Parts: sequence; C-alpha cells; structure tokens
Amino acid sequence: MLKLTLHFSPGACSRVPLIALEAIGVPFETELMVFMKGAHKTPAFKKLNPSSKIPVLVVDGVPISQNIAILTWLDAAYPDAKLLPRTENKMGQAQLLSSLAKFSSDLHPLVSRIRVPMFFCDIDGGPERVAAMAIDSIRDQLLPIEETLSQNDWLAGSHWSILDAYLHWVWFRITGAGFDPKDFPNISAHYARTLKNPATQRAIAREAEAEKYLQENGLMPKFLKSKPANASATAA
Ligand SMILES: N[C@@H](CCC(=O)N[C@@H](CS)C(=O)NCC(=O)O)C(=O)O
Repeated sequence: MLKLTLHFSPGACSRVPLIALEAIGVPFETELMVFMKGAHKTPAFKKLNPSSKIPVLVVDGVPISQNIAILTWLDAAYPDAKLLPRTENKMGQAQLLSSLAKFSSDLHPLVSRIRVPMFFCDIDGGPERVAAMAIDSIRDQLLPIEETLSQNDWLAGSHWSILDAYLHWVWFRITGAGFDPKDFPNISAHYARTLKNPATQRAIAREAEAEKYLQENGLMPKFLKSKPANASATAA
C-alpha cells in the first residue's frame, strides 16, 4: 500500500485533494502547514515544493505539487473512486484538463485577490480596488458555470466529481470574503449539495480539528486591511 501524506491548511485550496483522498477512502496522513510559523518557507518544505505552496501530496516519499497534478494522479491511481469522469480519447482528456486548469489558473488567482488583496497592492486604496476588479472578473468566469448548473446537478453532468469539490472551495472562499451570491442561485444550490457529500463533510471535519489547534495556539493568520509587515503567506 502506498504511503500518502497531504500537506494542507484549513480553508486553503488543499481542501480539494483532501476531499479527493476522503472520497477514495484509502488511509492517508496529513501534515498541517502552519503558515504563521513560516512552515512553507523552510528548507525542508522547499525540498517538497520550491514554490512554498500547498497542497503537496507525498507518495512514498515522492512529492507532487499543484492541484491539477495531484488530482489527476489520484484519479489514475484510484480509478474506482471516479474522481473525474472517464474520457475515451485524447480530446476528452484535453477537455478535462482544461476544466481543471480553469479552476487552478483562472479562478484561484481571482479568489486570492478577493480574499487577500493587500498581498497584491500596498498603496492607499489599492487593496480595495484589486478586490473590486477581481470580483468583476470572477463574476464573468462564474456565469457559464451558473448556466451549466441550471441544467445539471453536478459540473460533469449527473455524477459528482472532483470538479465539484473545486467549485465548492472557490465558492466557500469568495462568499466567506463577502462575495454577493445573489446572482448565482444555481451555484449556491450546488454548494449546499456539496455540503451533503460525505467526503466533503469528512474533509471539513479534519480541517475544523486543525483550525481548532491553530486557534488554541494563536496560530491562525488574521488578515488585516494591509499586509502585516512580517507576513509571507498569500494563502487564499
Ligand atoms: N497553483 C497552485 C496554487 C497553490 C496555492 O496558491 N496555495 C496557497 C494556499 S490556497 C498557498 O500555499 N499559499 C502560500 C503562499 O503563497 O505563500 C495549486 O493549484 O496547487
């Protein structure tokens, strides 16, 4: 059996592979990344991911970084979990990669600008403007998703897939940062459906435990209007 260790932090985009691992149902370990202690900047972690970002999944000592790589590897290694819809040909695979990349390359950077705009501009009024522009952009990106979910319960059709977990995370993060859900009733309903997914519930429970530990030890980052002088994490 493979030894799997996921480096994660509560609320971060590591929630997506955490849900994937819970959905697969194999034993795995987690390593809580304490951003406030700069754990992601240590030489030991940089050996796993020189970009200093989570998630990292370590498989028998070999690290995989980047959500897309982790999720597609998990899907290939544990096909019975049906994390991703089956694709018959190269074109289908390309479409699937495109869907995953939309989350990690198009949506995630906007999530970060909405949640922690002070990490992207430090002039007076800059963070507010960064967040406002990112909200405009993400609305455009979410409209086709809203349309898709008017036809289907899940992004890939009638079955839950890890794409739904990615959307769950995006929605959780932006609504948590004050994004107005009013124009997106289908995405809101989709989010409510994802909260009933058992793998998602288990992942959230694991995160809650980790968050409790961070709270109790004064290790939860508090994001202010401007970037704290010693802050080095842009965890979105
Ligand atoms: N493209 C990467 C993005 C990873 C990422 O930005 N992770 C955030 C947490 S949501 C992080 O580790 N931030 C720490 C930092 O930037 O210092 C992926 O999809 O895995």
